Amino acid sequence: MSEEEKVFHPADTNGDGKVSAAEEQLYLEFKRKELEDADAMRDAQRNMTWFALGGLLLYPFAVVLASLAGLDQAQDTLGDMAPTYFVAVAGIVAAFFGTQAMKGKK
Ligand SMILES: [Ca+2]
Repeated sequence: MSEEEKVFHPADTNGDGKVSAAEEQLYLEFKRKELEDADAMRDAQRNMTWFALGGLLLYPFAVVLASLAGLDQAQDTLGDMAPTYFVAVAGIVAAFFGTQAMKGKK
């Protein structure tokens, strides 16, 4: 057995030192799923960030609408929530761009 064959290959699931056709197929399928999952996760994170930012931009309009509709209670609640809400959204956006920047450096 040569040095090269002794090296563990991730596709060699039964550890016999050889990658059979079935093992290769399984390995490729697994890799493909992994890439699809990563892709779906990126999309979900991006959508969530846009949704959070959208909420941030629409927040003042919600206050104005509540005011125009005469919903004093809603207006007060929105006003009280604002500091917490803005910090939370800023946190989501910062986390998203922070991880993107870290991934980009690798
Ligand atoms: Ca094998």
